[in-house]
Amino acid sequence: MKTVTCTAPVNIAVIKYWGKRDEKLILPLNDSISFTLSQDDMCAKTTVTISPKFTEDKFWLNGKEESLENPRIQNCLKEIRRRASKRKLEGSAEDILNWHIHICSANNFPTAAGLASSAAGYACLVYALGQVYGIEGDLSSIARQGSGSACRSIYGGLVRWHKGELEDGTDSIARPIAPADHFPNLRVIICVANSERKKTGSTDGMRQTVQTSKLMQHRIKESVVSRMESMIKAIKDKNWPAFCDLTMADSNEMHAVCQDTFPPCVYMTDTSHAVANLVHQYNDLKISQRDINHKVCYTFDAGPNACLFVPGAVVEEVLALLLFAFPPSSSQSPAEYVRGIQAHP
Ligand code: 2P0
Repeated sequence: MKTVTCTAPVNIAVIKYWGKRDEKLILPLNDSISFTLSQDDMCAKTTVTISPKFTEDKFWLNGKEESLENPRIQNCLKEIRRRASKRKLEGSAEDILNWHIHICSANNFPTAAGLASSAAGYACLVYALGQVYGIEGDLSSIARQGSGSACRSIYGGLVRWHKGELEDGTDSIARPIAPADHFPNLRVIICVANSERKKTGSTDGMRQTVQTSKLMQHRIKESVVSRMESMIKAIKDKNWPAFCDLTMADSNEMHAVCQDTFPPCVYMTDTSHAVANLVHQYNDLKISQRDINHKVCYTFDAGPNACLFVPGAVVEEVLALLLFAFPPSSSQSPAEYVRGIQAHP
């Protein structure tokens, strides 16, 4: 018997992945960049066990047994086994490829509420499988076949997913571009506006955008290409105010193409927009105080929840402001309402 348990954190994109050029291989239309959060906070935990005694494959997600017939899990398993069988030919002894597998996975945060649960889940699954079968080399291209954004959670810190050019997707991989403490003492606040399952999942939403949005053509051909270059420069120069502006601009553009989708994909709510407005007001104050290095930025994924990147020096001020502007209801504790999360391990 062999068993491995791993954890993998969620990642938050600052240049968003939205739209595929190949749905089966999960190949994106543009490069993206994300920040992988700390292992201690929002993460998936997966145990993979293989044994000659198991009589069938089994899978549990958040305590409930689920079918392993999911084509994305099957694609990951197939690719892992293909790589493992190559190693076997190179001389590995045991015939573990014929053993059945048990997979047990759980998230410590809401699943499918626009909080990147599939990214952490597939990164964790593929990493654990890689350990069990002794796979070496890049795992991001396998995690990508589970869920596009999962390829970025294979690495810590700031990570770039290269869209790649090849039809077979072998060059569509993630690479770390800066360590977790690149912007020192950075904190991440996740404001959970709604933790329910979203109405239009990312996969369907992005397909509809690619099929119907003209604005998407502008994003893919022009704006996201130049924004990516500016973001790489901002990261290289440790230019925090530029990083903030580019992050907010890209989130806004992603939600604009969602709105331009027909019928529209609307993920942000009035509360989301109110959080964004608050951040802009706060930043105006910082600009007037000539304190632009303490700017804050927001980004929204395919859901209403705001993710704020906040310099550590002002995190208490920002949390106080959030609690003032959005007081918790009497049934909620502040801890349930706003979670302050350290972005570096
Ligand atoms: C991102 N999102 O870059 C963007 C921003 C959501 C908004 O990656 O179809 O769950 O499994 O590849 O990875 C969510 O998309 O979609 C996502 P699939 P995935 O983080």
